[in-house]
Amino acid sequence: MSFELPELPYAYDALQPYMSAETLEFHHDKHHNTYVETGNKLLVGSGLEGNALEEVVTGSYGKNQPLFNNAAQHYNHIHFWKWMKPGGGGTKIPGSLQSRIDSDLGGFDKFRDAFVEAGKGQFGSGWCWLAMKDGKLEVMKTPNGENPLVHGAKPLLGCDVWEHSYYIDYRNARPKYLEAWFDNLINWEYVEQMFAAA
Ligand code: MN3
Repeated sequence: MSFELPELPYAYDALQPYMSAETLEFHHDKHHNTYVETGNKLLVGSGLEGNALEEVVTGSYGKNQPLFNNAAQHYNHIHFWKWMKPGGGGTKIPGSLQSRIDSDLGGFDKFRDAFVEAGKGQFGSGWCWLAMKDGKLEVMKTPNGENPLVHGAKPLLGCDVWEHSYYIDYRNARPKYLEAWFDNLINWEYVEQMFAAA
């Protein structure tokens, strides 16, 4: 199985003004596409061809760093596009996820603060996450392409804090990007789907 670049699930300008068409054109068509093309070259002869993407991610971690970087970023971005939608965000979380956020993370406001702080506190490129680990919700941050899969957890929501995700729209203001992203772009229905499957 080779990696394939998925279509964006909305128009390039659908997330404006919080994320511009220009950002999505570069981020999806250039950055994500490069992970796909480089990943496909590195997959050849790796011993991991024919595996599901998640298995390529966990199987290459700590063993084949170049393949891991590209496979993990491919996995992260497939979900990142779906973790956003036009008219997203808000404080209403569907289904049973809300009550788990209340019991595991102390409620919506505390969770939002922890998630934004994780994104702010990730030094350099990386991601911040809501993940399920050992049956409990957890907020995490990871460097570069790393994700919760390689830490024994299932990602439910992730925000890309590489500069390529926000520099066109927010310049160096990562906190502003994180807050705008959380409050206006999150596709909670997709988060709930991943929660139900975790
Ligand atoms: Mn990215």
